[in-house]
Amino acid sequence: MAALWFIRGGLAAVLAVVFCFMSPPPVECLVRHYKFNVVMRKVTRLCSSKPIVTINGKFPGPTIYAREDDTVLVKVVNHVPYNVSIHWHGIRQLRTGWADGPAYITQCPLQTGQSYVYNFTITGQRGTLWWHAHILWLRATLYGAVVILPKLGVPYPFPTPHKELVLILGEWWKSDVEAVVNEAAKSGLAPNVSDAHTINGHPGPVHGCLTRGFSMPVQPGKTYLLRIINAALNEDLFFKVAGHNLTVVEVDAAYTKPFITDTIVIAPGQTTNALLTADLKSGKYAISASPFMDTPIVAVDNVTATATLHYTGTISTTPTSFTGLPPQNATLIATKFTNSLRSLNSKQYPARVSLEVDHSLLFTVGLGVNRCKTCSSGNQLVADINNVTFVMPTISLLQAHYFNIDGVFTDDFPANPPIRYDYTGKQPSNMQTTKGTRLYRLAYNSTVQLVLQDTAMIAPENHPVHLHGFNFFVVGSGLGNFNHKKDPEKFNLVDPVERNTVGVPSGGWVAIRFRADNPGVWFMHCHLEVHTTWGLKMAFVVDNGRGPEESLLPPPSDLPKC
Ligand SMILES: *[C@@H]1O[C@H](CO)[C@@H](O)[C@H](O)[C@H]1NC(C)=O
Ligand SMILES: *[C@@H]1O[C@H](CO)[C@@H](O)[C@H](O)[C@H]1NC(C)=O
Ligand SMILES: *[C@@H]1O[C@H](CO)[C@@H](O)[C@H](O)[C@H]1NC(C)=O
Ligand SMILES: *[C@@H]1O[C@H](CO)[C@@H](O)[C@H](O)[C@H]1NC(C)=O
Ligand SMILES: *[C@@H]1O[C@H](CO)[C@@H](O)[C@H](O)[C@H]1NC(C)=O
Ligand SMILES: *[C@@H]1O[C@H](CO)[C@@H](O)[C@H](O)[C@H]1NC(C)=O
Ligand SMILES: *[C@@H]1O[C@H](CO)[C@@H](O)[C@H](O)[C@H]1NC(C)=O
Ligand SMILES: *[C@@H]1O[C@H](CO)[C@@H](O)[C@H](O)[C@H]1NC(C)=O
Ligand SMILES: [Cu+2]
Repeated sequence: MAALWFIRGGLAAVLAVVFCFMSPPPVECLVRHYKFNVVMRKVTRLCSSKPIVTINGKFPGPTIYAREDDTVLVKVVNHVPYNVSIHWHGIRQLRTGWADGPAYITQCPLQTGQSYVYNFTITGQRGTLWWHAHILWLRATLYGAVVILPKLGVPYPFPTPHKELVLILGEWWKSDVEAVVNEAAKSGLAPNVSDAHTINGHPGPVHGCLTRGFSMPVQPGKTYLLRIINAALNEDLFFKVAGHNLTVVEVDAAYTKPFITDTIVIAPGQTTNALLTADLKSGKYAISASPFMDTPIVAVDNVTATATLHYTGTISTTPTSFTGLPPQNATLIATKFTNSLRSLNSKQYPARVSLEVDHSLLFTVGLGVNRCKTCSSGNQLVADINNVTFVMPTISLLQAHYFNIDGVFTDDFPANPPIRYDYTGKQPSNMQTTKGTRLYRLAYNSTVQLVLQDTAMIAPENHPVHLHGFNFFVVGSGLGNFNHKKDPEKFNLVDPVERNTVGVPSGGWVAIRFRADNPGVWFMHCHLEVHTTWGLKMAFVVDNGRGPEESLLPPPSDLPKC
């Protein structure tokens, strides 16, 4: 009998291990194993084919499923002729900076033939996040969703949906994306915009190529949870479903106060969970993703991606109902949406905004122009934070920090703009920036208030700024220049939205607060890939606190070397 129990127990353990490799694995797995083979695959979109970098041949890539408190182990093996690294966007990575992923910030990239196990535990987060390549522009095709379910037995703070669905928005270039970037680097000018937007990898029918887009079947009367992700490289997007409203319940894996809207605005890097009730009887309704860009001189891809909401029983020849799309410069619609976001701030999910501030920082974000001998135009468009155009190191900053390697970075990043001027008004005639690998140092558990101030150098523009390693609270925003006397009086310190990526409004500012409770080196950058490439990036170095629980773990033995 005992032997039988032992065998049964043993069998259960074996099965559990086997099933934990399934995708998605059953709920009993506290450690989720995934295998990511980075491989090339030929794909046809917009009636034209090209080889792309994928995970396991899938585009978009596989969804990672986990529960809050689970440990996730992803073994990545690089079989492509590019250096690769993967970032788990929005995962806090408490003490596990080695698994964050940005190349040359927290790790050296995986070279062809190399492998690395990303090992992290999901703490205090539930909702939708995503993963993407964090080197070159490979994230154009190397991305997928991360679905974090609440702990077992803990319900959502909203009615349980009938079904859940990931809708991941992207951009598609007919050309090889690395060729697009290299061409721009040679000229010093802006890279070509994409040829179409995508929803779950498909543009849907567009002028000149009438292929079918993604289709989402729904049953009348049922409610669905849409996990919407903006994986586009360079464009903020409007998201709409014809004939239906959406109830926003979560952004960036933090619950919000529910609110109803017919249009969602989502910047690259951001995620939004929204409930959709299929409250019509039948029919087909367009789901659309179209660009939001309120700087007239910046070119965007204006090809809308469409998918279809398809009521069961509706015959496929039924014409699709469309909805009016906001014009690309619809700032008011975008602002109304972002101003409606609030933390849920319930007893179970309180908004822990820190009321005291140890570091009060003002960072300008914007563009500039430097002379460039190798560029065919003689100049190079650049971007900067506080006039510093970030220079990437050749070994990772986290290694340099952990092993005290000198000469890789300095920790003198300016807390304020080096020259005070009317940031959103008349610009200095000198549009040059300085170059440097400069970090800002924070003591463990210190509190930061950071005002991100757009500049009008070349042109004011909306910059979705992403901070690795932390969530922050968006305590205020406004147009024009931040006024450090008047504006803080209007800050929301009660229920500000909590997120990891925030749009700095074009010609305006946004104020965020966070607590430096995660030791390591944490990248902060514009999530418009073109601006990151131009240098709109920096990093915070957060020192260890007292004892092992407040210290960065040692690097894993398989950490790739440079
Ligand atoms: C993952 O990291 C934890 C420490 O956080 C360590 O105990 C564990 O052995 C690691 N697992 C693997 C497979 O490397
Ligand atoms: C960029 O666009 C220009 C103009 O349409 C085109 O001539 C060029 O080939 C494009 N570059 C790439 C790399 O696709
Ligand atoms: C969406 O909500 C608004 C405001 O609550 C309402 O006026 C509108 O009729 C709703 N639209 C649909 C399609 O339900
Ligand atoms: C989209 O942009 C192209 C190129 O700039 C332009 O020719 C076209 O008219 C635009 N289409 C729409 C619908 O705005
Ligand atoms: C948006 O763009 C259109 C067309 O270029 C222009 O007519 C309109 O004035 C712009 N609206 C705003 C609010 O800038
Ligand atoms: C930025 O730095 C460059 C190079 O030192 C300098 O010439 C320029 O005046 C600075 N601009 C601003 C706005 O700080
Ligand atoms: C961090 O600081 C807060 C506020 O001063 C304090 O309540 C908390 O205990 C500190 N946490 C740690 C881990 O030191
Ligand atoms: C790949 O990464 C290694 C290590 O950083 C570097 O030496 C090499 O030049 C990179 N290869 C390419 C093609 O960029
Ligand atoms: Cu930007």
